[in-house]
Amino acid sequence: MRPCEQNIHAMAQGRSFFVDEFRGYPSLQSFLIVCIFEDRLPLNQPALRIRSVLYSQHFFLCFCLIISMISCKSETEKAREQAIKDSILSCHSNIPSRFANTTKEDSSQAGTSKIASHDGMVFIKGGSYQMGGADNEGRKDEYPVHPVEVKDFWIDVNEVTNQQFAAFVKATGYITTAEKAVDWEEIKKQLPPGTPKPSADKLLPSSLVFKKNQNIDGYVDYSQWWSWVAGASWKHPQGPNSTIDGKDNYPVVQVSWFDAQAYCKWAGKRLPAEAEWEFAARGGQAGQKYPWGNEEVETGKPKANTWQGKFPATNTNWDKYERAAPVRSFQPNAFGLYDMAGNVWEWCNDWYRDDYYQASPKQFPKGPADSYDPEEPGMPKKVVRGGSFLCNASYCKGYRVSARMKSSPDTGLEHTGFRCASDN
Ligand SMILES: [Ca+2]
Repeated sequence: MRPCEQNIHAMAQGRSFFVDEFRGYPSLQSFLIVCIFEDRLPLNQPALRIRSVLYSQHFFLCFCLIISMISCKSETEKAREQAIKDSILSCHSNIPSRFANTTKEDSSQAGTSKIASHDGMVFIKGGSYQMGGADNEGRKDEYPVHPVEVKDFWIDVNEVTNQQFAAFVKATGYITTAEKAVDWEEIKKQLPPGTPKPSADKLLPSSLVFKKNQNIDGYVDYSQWWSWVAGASWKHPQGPNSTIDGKDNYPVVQVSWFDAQAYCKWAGKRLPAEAEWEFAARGGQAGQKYPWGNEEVETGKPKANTWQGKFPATNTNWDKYERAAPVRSFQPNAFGLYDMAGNVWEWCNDWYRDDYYQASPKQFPKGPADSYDPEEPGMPKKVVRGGSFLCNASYCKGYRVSARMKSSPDTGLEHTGFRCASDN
């Protein structure tokens, strides 16, 4: 029995897999499995249900199980189908089988690299620093604090903008992960023989969009404030009726790690290593909590685009931005870098492991050879950094300079973008 099937069986029997804390970047797969197993697990124990879901390992099997269950609809199932359509995910995740052969396809369509330009970049002189949580507010994966050395490198002053990404798409004809339909021929290779093909509308290109919710039941079930929206993409961040017209200077979002990597390659650059990203974000200040120092985010003047109020119900917009803000809307850090806290999460090149800091090399760490997230074992994830406009002290202080988050490389979200780096 494959790992995913083991989980499926366990969940079907009502057995639980506990995660004591899970906040921030859940996955599409997880959300869908919630829907599938809603009736098979104790309905009066939503947390238990979600915790089981968090241990799912295989999106495609789950996705197609959903589809096959929908095919024999009861009234309850019809309602659930609508719920699937209306709602979905939280921060990120692996949708590996959803898009066929993603790495090869995306790199091949990225076009030829051009000579790197340092326009819009800052030179970062290499050096040593203490990487990891300098306070006691971090998750386990931020510890232990450990010495790290990075080489000289360059990094973009701001997050890659819609205008910049549009130039890349125009030059290469690149199609992002979220713009691709599900490839059934690829998916079914990973499913039990005889799994029925889902209806066409379930395979439409889609992505994850934030929705406010005034009435949530705790912070574990992220499906309460994320929706799976057909037609959502970098050109339509909130869905087909939204637009980026007039938002040239906003960070591009709804881009997968593959999309980010393809852009950087086209620009003659690369994604930053996680160690480089944190070194740059700290701006040369040792032991500080934020890119600007230790002043709390809502003290004094607005310093970053985060969430003020009660997440995800009310946003006071004290910092003037309910969703993404134009890049460079707040003061840069000491290295001249903008939005290293808040606005949108930023993809790093590294695979994510929760225990990487226990074994990280001191010199020039580039991340682990493989990925392991105990919250979703078996789902390979890349590191994202910096927090977003959805980060709030009550939910997730992702804008802390050492805060780590992770998502599967084919996931796109409304609050996730990137910036590039280069060696020379
Ligand atoms: Ca804000």
